[in-house]
Amino acid sequence: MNTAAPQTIFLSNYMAPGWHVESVNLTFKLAPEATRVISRIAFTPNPDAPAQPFMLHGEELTLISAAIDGVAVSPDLTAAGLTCDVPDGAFIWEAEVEIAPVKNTALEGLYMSNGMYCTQCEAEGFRKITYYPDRPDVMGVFTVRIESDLPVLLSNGNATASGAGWAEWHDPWPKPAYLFALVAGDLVAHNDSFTTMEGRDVELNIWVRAADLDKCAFGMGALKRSMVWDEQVYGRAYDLDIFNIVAVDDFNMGAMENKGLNIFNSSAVLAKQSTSTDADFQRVEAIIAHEYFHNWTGNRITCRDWFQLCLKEGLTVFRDQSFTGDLHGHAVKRIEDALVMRNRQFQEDAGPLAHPVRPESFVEINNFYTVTVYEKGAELVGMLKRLVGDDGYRAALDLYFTRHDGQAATIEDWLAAFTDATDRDLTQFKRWYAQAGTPRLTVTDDFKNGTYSLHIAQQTPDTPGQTDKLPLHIPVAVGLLDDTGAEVVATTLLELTEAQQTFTFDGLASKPVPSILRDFSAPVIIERDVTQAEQAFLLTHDTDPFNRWDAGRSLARAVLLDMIANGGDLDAGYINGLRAALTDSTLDPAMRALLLAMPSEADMAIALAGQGQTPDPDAIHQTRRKAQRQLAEALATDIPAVLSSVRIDAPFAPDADQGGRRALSNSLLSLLTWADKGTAAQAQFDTADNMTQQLSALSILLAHGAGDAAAQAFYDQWHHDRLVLNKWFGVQISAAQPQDAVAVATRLTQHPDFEWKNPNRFRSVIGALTGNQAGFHRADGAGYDFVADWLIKLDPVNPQTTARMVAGFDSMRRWDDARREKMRSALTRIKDTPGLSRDTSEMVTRLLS
Ligand code: 0A1
Ligand code: ZN
Repeated sequence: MNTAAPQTIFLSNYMAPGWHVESVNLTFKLAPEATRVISRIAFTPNPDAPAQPFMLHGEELTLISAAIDGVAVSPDLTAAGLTCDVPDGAFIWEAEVEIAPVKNTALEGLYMSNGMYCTQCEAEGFRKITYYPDRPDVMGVFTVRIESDLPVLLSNGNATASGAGWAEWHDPWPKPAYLFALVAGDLVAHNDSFTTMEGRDVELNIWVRAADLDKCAFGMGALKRSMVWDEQVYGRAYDLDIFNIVAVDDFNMGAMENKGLNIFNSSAVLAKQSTSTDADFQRVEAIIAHEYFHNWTGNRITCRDWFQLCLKEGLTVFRDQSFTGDLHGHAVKRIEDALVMRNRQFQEDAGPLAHPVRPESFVEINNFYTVTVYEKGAELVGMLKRLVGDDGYRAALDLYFTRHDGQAATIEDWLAAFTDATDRDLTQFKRWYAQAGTPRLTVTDDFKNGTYSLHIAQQTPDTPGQTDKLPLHIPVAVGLLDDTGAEVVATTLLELTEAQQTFTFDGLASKPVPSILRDFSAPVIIERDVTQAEQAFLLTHDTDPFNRWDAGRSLARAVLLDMIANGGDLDAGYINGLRAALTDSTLDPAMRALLLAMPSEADMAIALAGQGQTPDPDAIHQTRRKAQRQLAEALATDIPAVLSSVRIDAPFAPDADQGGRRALSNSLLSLLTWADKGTAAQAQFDTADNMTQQLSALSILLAHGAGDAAAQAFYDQWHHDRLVLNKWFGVQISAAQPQDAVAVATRLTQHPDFEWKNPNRFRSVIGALTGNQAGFHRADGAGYDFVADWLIKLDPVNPQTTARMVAGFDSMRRWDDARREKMRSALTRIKDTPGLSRDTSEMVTRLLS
């Protein structure tokens, strides 16, 4: 639990640190209840900093002794750390503290997971290990000695010496404390090697428990692909002789980029055919790449302060997205990324938790590891790249790396590299970092004497603490088609900078059909009166794959909303458009699967709210089911031929081609189940040789009320595997009918395997319920109460995961008065819980404001 009094930190109050750290020596004498940490830190005064008292951060530490230049001192201890009188010049600080890793259930600092020691120091966890200036702009060279009887002892950098019961590590690269890591455990390695383009031989290891050794090969391949890609695309090579990855079962997030010693949630690194879905393989590859890419964007160049978090996260997400696109195809990846933006980031940006990509204040920084900082931050990098072009982008990045290597940088530094390398004025673009909210672009058009005009107006809505937004610099990619579907104007980048602007295209024979915001060129909402006929036309003809998909999506949404408002049956035009796409063998199966997927229930609720209406979660659920049933009937005769055309005859491979085929056949299996009541799904469940097909069959059977036997069989087969068991918990709740979801979740929390202190397991039940829209938003409020009860229980154990999950309430304003009041009272109950953590308290306060 956090004991320090809540305090708001402001970007505008940044002050340079009073002292630099030259070197840090740490000795760990590991013991579960009483680990001793002995530190020796060489400080030198920072001549460029304003005068300030000497202060070290420290939380939940027992100070045993402290000395300056060998003379014992008695510092003043506070809830946040200590202060002490220090000499004028350089000095050596020495201290010994005691901590209890086995009692650390918050999983921040040094903690234990299944008998192994591990650490998580970002953002401010190092202060739970020893007294230190725990801020990212203090970078030191670390030497670490670990004493323990456990066989594998790891820290950052290169291994320098070891003996029975001890090991020493030295990291030559200066780093902030948040990149420190230590692991001690009974582990085995999947080992490999890599020679960098600079000729450095690097030892690669993925450390796991012995039982997981057969789940490492895919991750190792992903690591090597990432190393090659960063050399080829960014010219960046690895810089140590060893790169270690460790899989940990208890972890709050996906993974962590500690220098030379990445620590992973086991769900984000372990993968094999029988236990992992195609989505799991893709996630593992992306997260391994993400953490590896941080070695340059985050570690070699870090952040001056936590307000600059998007400097490393937005850029690194952009890099991992480009990597996945290069390896597996950009069109499908762009659609997936746009779905995350629209379903999650736009939602965050429109609600009580909205904040700029670079926030200006926070109470608990852990609450700002958000889809806005990460994914919208990545969109800003993508827009910069579009504006300066591929060569300009590479020149700007080269300049950024040479100029700031070894430094803790800011967004100002980042933008200056672009301006200096490309001569582009980015003053207006910078507003994207400061203004929260999703811009709305209202588009109208006209055609006169061969000239087509697009009139675009932009407006960004008010968000908490921000009104009167200024116009942004927005890259809008546009193409024009004639009425045969031929492209008369190829993709052109319009730069919108004014509140209202007109763009003209001359010399056209007839009024064209515009294809706007191609490739999702900016994270904005387009508002334009488009007929369903025009959407159907673009669904058939658009040459931009993103807009082709988006036209189908908009059409589906319009059709479904029409059914909600007016009843009636699924529109024949829509069915015909889908049939054309489904049977178009020139279309990649993955793309066909995406086209076939109807907008999610959340998507429809957001759309209704965007039109100023109050969505009804039950009506949305029922209508979507009815639409699927009617689609299944309409396509029944087309499905068998498509299914056989995408059958896989080769051995299993977790690649894009097979993944696309499996995705399409699973969508079709789901449609077939309306008529056959589960015969085909049960057959797939019984014979599947991979988790994608086994789990989707189970999910389909459960959604059709025919999954009890399969769920039991799945448990019997997989109860020994923690990661697969998470899926078993989750799918029963996600696939439950609205009226059953809370009961299913309640029953599962009573299951002996519900280890609620494990974040993955907790999320697989409580998170699955908040993700089942109609189940969570049950009219009687039982969903809200159930989730609130569990969050209240988890908070004293793990504030960080509690605070992240309470964000599931952020759609509150969207619903009817009765639901909103019930949500409000559940949140109030959480807020009024005595001793609530700083993390959760900040989140509920923002949600209720
Ligand atoms: N930097 C990591 C994410 C991360 C952030 C915070 C954590 O604990 C509070 C853990 C991991 C990344 O971007 O992958
Ligand atoms: Zn990251």
